[in-house]
Amino acid sequence: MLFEDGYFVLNSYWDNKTFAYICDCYNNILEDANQLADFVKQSKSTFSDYYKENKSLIVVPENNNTTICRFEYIIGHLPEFKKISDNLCLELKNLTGKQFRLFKDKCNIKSPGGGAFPPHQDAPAYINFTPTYHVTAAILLDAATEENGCLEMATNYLKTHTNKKTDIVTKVGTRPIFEYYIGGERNGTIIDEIQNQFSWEKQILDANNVVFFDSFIPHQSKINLSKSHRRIIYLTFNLEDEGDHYENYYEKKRHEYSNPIFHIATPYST
Ligand SMILES: O=C(O)CCC(=O)C(=O)O
Repeated sequence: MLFEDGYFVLNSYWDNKTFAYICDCYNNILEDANQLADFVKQSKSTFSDYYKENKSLIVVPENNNTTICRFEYIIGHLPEFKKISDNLCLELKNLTGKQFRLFKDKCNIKSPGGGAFPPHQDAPAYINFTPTYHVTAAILLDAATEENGCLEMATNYLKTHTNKKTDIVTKVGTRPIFEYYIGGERNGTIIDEIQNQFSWEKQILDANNVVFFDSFIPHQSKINLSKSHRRIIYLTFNLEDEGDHYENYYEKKRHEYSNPIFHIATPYST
């Protein structure tokens, strides 16, 4: 079975030059993201209205404050970043024997005091699109610690026996989707009764580690209690033979930015 434990980690992944290049790309895109956010605020419009009219980056402010906690559509905005994505796609082929292609891409910026992601699976966010199975590569731009809200993976999820799940048939086998809250503040969060049954393994990692995890492993991360940002770029891939959905995904997201399916267990505002 692919990803027996749902995830794996590769240490010191990029050479120094490539890692510096990735950080430069991050800085350039963040500048554009800040400009976009300023423009939306000054025009007294909403992000939701802006995206309906503009095929742009998607910039997500955190809850009701002005801090940006995420930007998306990285390769759409900066096509040269595709070489990074292609490299990870090749790595995934070597690791799994399967050919993948990019489905979506984003960067989460967990600022001091911000950014808890309650326990969730990513699969519910993708079930409205054709591909059945996804793998995400997390590129750590900063070290992840317990203090700054590292990722935590539910490593025993395939052994959790409960009637509060639906088995989904994917291209690579059957996987569970656990019952989760729908709508409201806890949208996408796995119900308490189930999340308490998982063993949560903290991913204490260095900058320049890459973590691959599939769309079914439950994961979470806590608030950032440190004084620095914790930044991770996430590139999500679907199986190549399940089609190319990148532009279609973002077109739908721009037109339905407030739709809860695009905000599974995420701190955000419109
Ligand atoms: O960046 C994190 O800490 C968690 C991110 C996450 O789970 C998500 O974006 O779905």
